[in-house]
Amino acid sequence: MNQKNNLIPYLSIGAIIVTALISGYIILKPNDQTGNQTQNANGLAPIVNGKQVIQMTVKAVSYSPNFFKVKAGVPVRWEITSSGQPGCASGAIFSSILPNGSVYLNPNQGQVTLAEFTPQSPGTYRFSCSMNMAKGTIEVAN
Ligand SMILES: [Cu+2]
Repeated sequence: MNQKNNLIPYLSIGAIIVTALISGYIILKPNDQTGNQTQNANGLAPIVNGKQVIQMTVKAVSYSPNFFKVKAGVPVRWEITSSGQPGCASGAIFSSILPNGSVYLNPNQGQVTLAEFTPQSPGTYRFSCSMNMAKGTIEVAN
C-alpha cells in the first residue's frame, strides 16, 4: 500500500469532523431575529386591536420563544417569523389549538405567517413541527 492510500481513512475522519462542526454551527448559531414578546405582569400576551398578539421565530429545529400564555375566549393573532434556516420546522406547525390542526409557513427569511384562532377551552396546548423535533406550548388560561 502506498503513502497516498494510507491517508484516505484520515481524510474521511477529517471530512466527518468538518461536517459535524458545520452542522452544529447551523443548528446552534444564535439568531438575532428573536421576536420581542412583551407580556403583561400576569404573563398573558398583550392585546392589540382586540387580539392577543404572540410573536415567535422559527429556527432550524426550535421555536423562540416556545411558551405563550393566552386567555380563553379572546382571539389570538400568532405572528410566526421564519429565520430562513433550513429544516422541517420551517414548513408547518401542527397543533390541536389551530382550527385546521396546522398552519403552513412561508419558509423564507424574515417572512411572517399569521395564524389566527380563538382558544375556547383552558388547558395546555402543544405545538410542533411535523417530526415533533421543534416543540412549544400555548397555555390557555381562564
Ligand atoms: Cu421537524
